[in-house]
Amino acid sequence: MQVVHTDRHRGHDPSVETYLGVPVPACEVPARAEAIRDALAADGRFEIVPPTEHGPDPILAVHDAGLVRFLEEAWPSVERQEIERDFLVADTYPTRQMFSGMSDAFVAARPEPEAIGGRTGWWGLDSSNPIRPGTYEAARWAVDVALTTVNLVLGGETVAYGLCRPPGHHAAAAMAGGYCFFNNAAIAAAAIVRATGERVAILDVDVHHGNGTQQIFWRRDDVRYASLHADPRRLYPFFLGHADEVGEGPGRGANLNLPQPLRADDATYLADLDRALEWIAATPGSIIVVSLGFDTYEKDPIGDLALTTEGYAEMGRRVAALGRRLVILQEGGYHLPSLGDNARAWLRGAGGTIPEP
Ligand code: Q9C
Ligand code: ZN
Repeated sequence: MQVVHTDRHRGHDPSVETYLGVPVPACEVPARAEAIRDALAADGRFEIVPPTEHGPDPILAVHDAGLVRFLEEAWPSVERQEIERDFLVADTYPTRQMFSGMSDAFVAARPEPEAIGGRTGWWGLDSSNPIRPGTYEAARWAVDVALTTVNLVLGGETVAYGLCRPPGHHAAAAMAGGYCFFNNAAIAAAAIVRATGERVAILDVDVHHGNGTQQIFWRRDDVRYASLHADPRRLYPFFLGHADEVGEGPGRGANLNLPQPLRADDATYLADLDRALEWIAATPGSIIVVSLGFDTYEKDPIGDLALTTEGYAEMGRRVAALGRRLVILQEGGYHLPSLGDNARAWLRGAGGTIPEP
């Protein structure tokens, strides 16, 4: 199986994030991607290939141009400030009650702030998204990793894996958040629709609901979104991910959320995975984009499910057994000592026919 990877993610290297305001060590760090790459490189069944550049157009097909501009300008504008800082995080957000009673048209006409503090909140969901000097470049390369993985599958591979970092599924059309800047999986799915004219399904197995992916395709029926995740009543992103969110307009029925109970084990989770796979199989299309997270792992520091390495192998097998081609893209997963084993288990499960080298 080909693995698309580049070390250009390393410039996004946060050291701290906050947990309810308390500084804690950052979870989404360069060592994550390096652990997965090292484990796959050592395995012998995987071939690591570099991404090719795809330019901004596929990003602009999904994201607001203002978000792209903000992320490009954020660090340079920090450098023009008086204050010395290691990273940029917002502390003021335009939360919905600020606009209570005001018309949609009036709210939509509010101008983007000019101050960097206002801009960072304007384009952001939460404070766990530190922007570093190399963040924009890293986020652009993560998109190129995803699009190169798409190219491999469009070029005839049945399955390919993109080791995206930073991850993407919390990023909405006009919003970064949850360690995500550009929505790699959404950009990939939209590119597949454009290239093939077929419908595409996104299967999201990160422990967090992919609020960004859901938002981007909420009113579209050409990209279906199915997500298994910790119930948002307990876990980030809190405000979306409930079972009654099914899409609207042409997208009604094209969104499936399967919230999981606390400490859900392999058996509980795999039963709902089968439901998601049946739902995907009911619609035409030959390619699935997988948003793959290992923060469902029993020892993950920020997840609250209890999957095992053997569960990941079975998950990979069941997803591949659907018989569709797979564009597998990395999202979260923060237990560094197990990331390599878990990625290898999932991908070997999915690539079951890959012979030993
Ligand atoms: N310090 C992904 O897994 N909140 N994102 C964490 C703990 C944000 C997770 C707070 C979690 C985002 C891609
Ligand atoms: Zn996650």
